[in-house]
Amino acid sequence: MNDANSQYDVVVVGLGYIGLPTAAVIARSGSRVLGVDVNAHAVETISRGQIHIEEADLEELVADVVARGLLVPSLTPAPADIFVLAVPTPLRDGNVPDVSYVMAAVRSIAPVLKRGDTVIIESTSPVGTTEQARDLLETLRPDLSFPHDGGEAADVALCYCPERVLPGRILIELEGNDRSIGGITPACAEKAADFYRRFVRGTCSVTSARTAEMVKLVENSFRDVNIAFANEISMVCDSVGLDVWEVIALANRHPRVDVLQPGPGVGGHCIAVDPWFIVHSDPERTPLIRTARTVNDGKVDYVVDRAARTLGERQDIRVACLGLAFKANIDDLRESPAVKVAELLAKRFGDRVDIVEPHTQALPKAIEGSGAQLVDLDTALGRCDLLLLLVDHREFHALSPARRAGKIIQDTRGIWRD
Ligand code: SAJ
Repeated sequence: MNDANSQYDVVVVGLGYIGLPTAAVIARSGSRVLGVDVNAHAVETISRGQIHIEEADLEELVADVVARGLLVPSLTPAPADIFVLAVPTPLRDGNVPDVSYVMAAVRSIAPVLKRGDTVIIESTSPVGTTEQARDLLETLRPDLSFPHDGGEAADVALCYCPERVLPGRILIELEGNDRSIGGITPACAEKAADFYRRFVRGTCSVTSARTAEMVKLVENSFRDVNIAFANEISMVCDSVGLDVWEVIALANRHPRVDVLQPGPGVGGHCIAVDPWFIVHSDPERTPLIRTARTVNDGKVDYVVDRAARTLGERQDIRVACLGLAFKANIDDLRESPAVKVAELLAKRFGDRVDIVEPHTQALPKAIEGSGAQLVDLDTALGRCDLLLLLVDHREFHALSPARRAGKIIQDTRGIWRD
């Protein structure tokens, strides 16, 4: 630590799905952490030792580090040695990456920065964002020096270190996964690596900030392209009357084949979004990544069309949309294909649509007022003939063949193959 007067060792800006677990894990490693968020509800909830999101084992950890005074939530930053920025980078209309939250976070910490500090961006960002943050800091703090590729030693180190944790396993993966640690200069990267090695057991590889920015985008685009392949195959298998799950399971017996699983589309705030960051940076040379996005988004319409055909042919029946989350056993509805399917069906079929989502108390705004109802599983089973399985939550896995007997099944996740 380079400033004995700082009350905190680390400031984490953004207490969402990544920032809050990150702040809590850093605090558990013994650092004094100030967690900053503009959301007063989040700050207030965390200050009571509770959490505003759902993630395995997180509530206990947050309660513990808050009670021990190691994690303090706040609406505003304070001086520290390390600043970790974990705010969203959404897409604007036209699939254009929006780094305004990152730049707002940079602005918010600028007044408290001092010589010897390290600023680390974790938010998924287009290549060049860390340098953009550096340029902004140079205008805001002309009294401090900031790093340039091949330049002199700087007062403040600037780095890009993406997270790669899987929702549902965040606490395990935050410590266990390898990290790519990109610095604007090698000295910056080494400083950040020393910090991460305090709580990461995985390998911390150092590189340039631009490389680390690209690595993150490549990881999620790789997955999107591979899921698109599975989704495309699933539609072909439907049209030729084959069981795609059996086809993939058998293909995966090949020692060098590993096809992913089809579903109702791809959701979440990462895989459905990040590929556009690469496309945006070079639209001419990214037909494959763009097409994969189109295939995965198109799978939603395919699932809707199939259910709508059944509901059109059988005017007397109702549909139960099972699940809204973007994947199994989480409460996160962001970019969820299941929400899109339910919304499109609700718009067309209104009160013939029941929705079951054990992880939410209220329907998303887009579905409210359509006539569709959020009900429990028993109610839906009692009155729906079409079961449209959208999310492989454990509650739906547990539904016995006897309880599904006599229903029309449209299982987009392949969990009921008995
Ligand atoms: N999905 C499929 N078929 C599959 C795998 C996933 O349809 O075989 C769907 C899921 O149902 C979901 C979506 O893809 O709708 C994304 O789920 P996911 O489990 O693949 O990934 P995320 O979004 O939960 O987390 C990803 C991870 N990235 C990679 O696996 C490359 C995670 O490691 C990242 O940290 C995270 O994005 C992120 O924050 O960027």
